[in-house]
Amino acid sequence: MGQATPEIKQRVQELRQLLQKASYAYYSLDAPLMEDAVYDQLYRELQELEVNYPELVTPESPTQRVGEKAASKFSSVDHNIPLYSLENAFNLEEFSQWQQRWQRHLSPNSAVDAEYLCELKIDGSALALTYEHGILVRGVTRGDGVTGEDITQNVRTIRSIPLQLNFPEGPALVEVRGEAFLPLDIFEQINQERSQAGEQLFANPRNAAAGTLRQLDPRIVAKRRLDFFAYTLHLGNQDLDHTNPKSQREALEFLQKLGFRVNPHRRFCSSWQDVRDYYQDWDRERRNLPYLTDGIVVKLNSFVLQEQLGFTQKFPRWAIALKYPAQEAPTRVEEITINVGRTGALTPMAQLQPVQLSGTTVQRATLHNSDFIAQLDVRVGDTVIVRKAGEIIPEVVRVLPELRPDGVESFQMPSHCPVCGQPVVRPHSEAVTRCINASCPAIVKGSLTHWASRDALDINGLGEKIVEQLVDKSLVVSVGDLYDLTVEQLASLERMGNKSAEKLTSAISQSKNQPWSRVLYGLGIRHVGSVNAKTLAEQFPTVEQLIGASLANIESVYSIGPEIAHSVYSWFQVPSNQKLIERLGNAELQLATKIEAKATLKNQPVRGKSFVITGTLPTLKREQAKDLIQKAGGKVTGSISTKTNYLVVGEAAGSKLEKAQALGITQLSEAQLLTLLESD
Ligand code: 0OX
Repeated sequence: MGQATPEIKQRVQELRQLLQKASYAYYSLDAPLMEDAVYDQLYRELQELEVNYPELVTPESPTQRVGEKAASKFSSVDHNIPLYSLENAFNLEEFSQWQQRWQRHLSPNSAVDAEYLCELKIDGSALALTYEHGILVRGVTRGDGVTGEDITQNVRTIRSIPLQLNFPEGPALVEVRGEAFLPLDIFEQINQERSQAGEQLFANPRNAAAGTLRQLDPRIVAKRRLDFFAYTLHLGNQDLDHTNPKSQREALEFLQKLGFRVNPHRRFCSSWQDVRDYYQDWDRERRNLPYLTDGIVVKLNSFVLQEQLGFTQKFPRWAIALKYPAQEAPTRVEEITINVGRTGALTPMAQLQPVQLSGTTVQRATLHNSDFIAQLDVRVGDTVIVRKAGEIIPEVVRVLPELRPDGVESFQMPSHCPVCGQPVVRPHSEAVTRCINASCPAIVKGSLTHWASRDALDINGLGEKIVEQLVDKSLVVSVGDLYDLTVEQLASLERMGNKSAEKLTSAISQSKNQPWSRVLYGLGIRHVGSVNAKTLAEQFPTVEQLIGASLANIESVYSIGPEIAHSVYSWFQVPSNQKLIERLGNAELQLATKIEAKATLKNQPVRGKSFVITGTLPTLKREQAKDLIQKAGGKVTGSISTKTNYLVVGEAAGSKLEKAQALGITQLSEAQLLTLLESD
């Protein structure tokens, strides 16, 4: 195919404009311009021209929504303006208190007339979209409100998000915020597919939307058909242009003109009563919507008032979410099953006759522990009321005793672990019943999944299904075993080809570079979440220091309370845990905070050399020796292999010395080591 003629260029332009217009009419205005078949034909024509004349492809072309390449991870981006969350009011009384509060804040002595713009509160994931000269350049998740993740590739796949604004000649910089969400029918469909594939179900559409947005492969995101409602607009030239919106009502209209989908059910309200009516109308009506809303958002309409009120640390003072009470429904308990978690805790779960709650099908509810069951007196066969509030897993609120069939027996926690069959224990001071068999498959599986999780060692591809097989086939009985797995062993698992097996071994190997704080978190010590793990790793930069620390030492760390300290201290006293640490050290995981090598290439006398240290050195602590070697460019490993260049020998050296002798590896005393490190 030769050069594109002016006619072809023009046709490509025309097709793009037409398709963009049609897409806008369909997704944002809900008023289709053409039959689907016509759209498809025009789309194919454009696609063909772009294949034949690749030089004509532009990123904002409607054919360019789905990227071909999966990302390896998302980068963090600081928001120019923080993404605030909303204060909640749970009833009209609290709403009225908020109203009095902002009025007092503005004008302590006189009443201010209020004009509100009410919106439905969409239960999804907030996104910030940046457009430069009318072209979508970035899409970022809310994250913690200050920093989010750059998920532009995924955002581009959402059809109701324009790749190009309707006024390319408009403002040079536009930031739009809104809510990405999964329509209920698509949510149900995804869960059905996951259930058939034996995958874990998403708890609700919000989790499913958030999980989808964080998918590394944009092709999967595109298949999930996320949707988006825009609600905030920031213009780069805010004060310059007299045509800029001056109220939330105008901003929403402007957003729609720009090409966004804006929720059509917004209402302008000029009194408290109007807001109440809107709230009550939608409490009923929302059940007929194809997406989830868990309340309404009430915003002061005037931007002048919004600016005067400003923000608290967390929230805008000019907006509030007025939530609907959690939905409840009756259903029957068909069975009570026991789930064994990674800490060995036995959690009873009520298996329910499926029931619709807040737009999702509920089939299970947690019964927490035996005290909870006893308190409610829940029995198999009972009719119970279940409740679902926002993100919380459904729970059983109460039993309807009048509907209890005859002869049903009260529930007893099992005396033995349903997974490994060993006796369970329940300490007097605790409500939890536990399996304490460290090799219980349920505990091992849970520990492995936790080890591989995003905030721990972040091992991509080591999901629950793989973990299950690894444990069931006895290929892995502790996290240490992961580092001995071969490609052949992994390739022997179901649904695992050679390529995936190679990928997984490389991901496991990569995890050796994860910092000490993540390793500590990954160990799954009770009460040590990722934040506590970071604090502990800062205070105890090496595992030896943590093992050697007294209970009082650990407890003296700011923000580490007695319960956490006790848990950490006891964990490191257990011989099998100490063995695990040794094993992880041998596998070259980071058990110390890496000190940045400050040395330059020139003075790295042992660059690339591999060292092993054995026995007690006369003056240096092992970690100090390790630091010195690393600063000089060397590497310290836990065990002797043919790749070892030097063995540093101290007093009471163990079997490593014999092995090194057998392999003819050079031995060094501490003094010789120091001389070597200083040579240049
Ligand atoms: C929603 C929603 C969320 C603007 C500044 C703070 C809150 N989930 O539907 N947030 C906002 O507004 C932001 N509006 C909404 N409709």
